[in-house]
Amino acid sequence: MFTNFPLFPQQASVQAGQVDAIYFFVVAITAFFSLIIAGAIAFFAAKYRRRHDAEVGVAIHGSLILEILWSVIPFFLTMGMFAWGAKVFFDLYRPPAGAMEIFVVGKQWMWKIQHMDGQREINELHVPVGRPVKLIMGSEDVIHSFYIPAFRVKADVIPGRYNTLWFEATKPGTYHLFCAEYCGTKHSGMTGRVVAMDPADYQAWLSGGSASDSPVAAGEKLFQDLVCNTCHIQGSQGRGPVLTNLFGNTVELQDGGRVTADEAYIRESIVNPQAKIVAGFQPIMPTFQGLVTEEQLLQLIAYVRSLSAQGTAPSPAGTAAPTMPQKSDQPVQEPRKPGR
Ligand code: HEC
Ligand SMILES: [Cu+2]
Repeated sequence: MFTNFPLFPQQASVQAGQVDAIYFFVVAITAFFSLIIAGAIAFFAAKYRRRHDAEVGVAIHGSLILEILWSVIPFFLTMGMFAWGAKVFFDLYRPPAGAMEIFVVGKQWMWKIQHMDGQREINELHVPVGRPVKLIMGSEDVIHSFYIPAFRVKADVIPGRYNTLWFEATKPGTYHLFCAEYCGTKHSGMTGRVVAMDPADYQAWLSGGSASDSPVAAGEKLFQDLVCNTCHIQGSQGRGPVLTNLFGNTVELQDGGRVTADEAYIRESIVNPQAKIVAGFQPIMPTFQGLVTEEQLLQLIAYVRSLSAQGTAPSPAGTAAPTMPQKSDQPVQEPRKPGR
């Protein structure tokens, strides 16, 4: 309809229709009541205007029926908006299980993206249509916000923690990608494009180009380069805890607390090891704050995740065999050591 002057971005994800539906519903209700109220004001002002100086108004005694109606009807309308909005909100913020994962790092002033196969891109994100995609996002410096208008999704990207965003593209095409949080002088230039492709084209794109190490392989290499492996020895208890099957499990802490080993916990264990000490261990792990970039942290996390049965990320669309390095000498399924 408005192809030359689009008032609205096109709908290109499963979320887009849901978000627009509630948006238009709220706009329609608001417009309807605004018109009724404005119209009534004008109509009554004319109808009951004072006609001569001596005119005295007639006392009225209110109407219970009217008052109940104009309280109860708006009550149900607004509660309807609330319930519907909450449903859409939860759907937007809960990625479905089995979504394809992609790492995103925001940095003044660019978006760095790494696929689980190792493909890297800057200010471009290639995704397959018809498959839920979950972005795991961190920031190298300040708060950014990852925004794809055509998908109706937006989420802050915050230094020091991970945030996720998910969508499922429905139409192949190229869409705008914006940073939606003022992040410095070149904020307005922090844009890019999202390319949604048919799964076959996406597979071809993945296998072409210059794939670097997968995040897991890069993380494994870092694990050796940063000599993590001198304390965290594979399969046997060293000076540090065994990291096999850590991800997704509960860790008992020195202070008697418990914590689930998720991305945020592993990140904290690396940049601020003293924050939570694992029960039975000495606080001897040095901090790696400043020694590893946000991207390298994501790679280390990907590696630690790959050591756990629960942590293995699902393979991208169409790939039959997992592309992550599978080590046969690792007791991946072995339960964590008791007494931790
Ligand atoms: C000097 C030995 C040492 C080095 C080097 C070391 N760690 Fe640790 N690490 C420890 C100790 C001891 C603990 C347990 C005490 C604690 O929580 O701080 C630990 C805890 C951890 C934990 C939490 C484990 C759990 O079971 O909850 C993770 C994850 C971790 N280290 C990752 C790393 C990574 C990644 C590196 C390299 C970048 C590294 N460590 C380097 C000694 C070390
Ligand atoms: Cu930004």
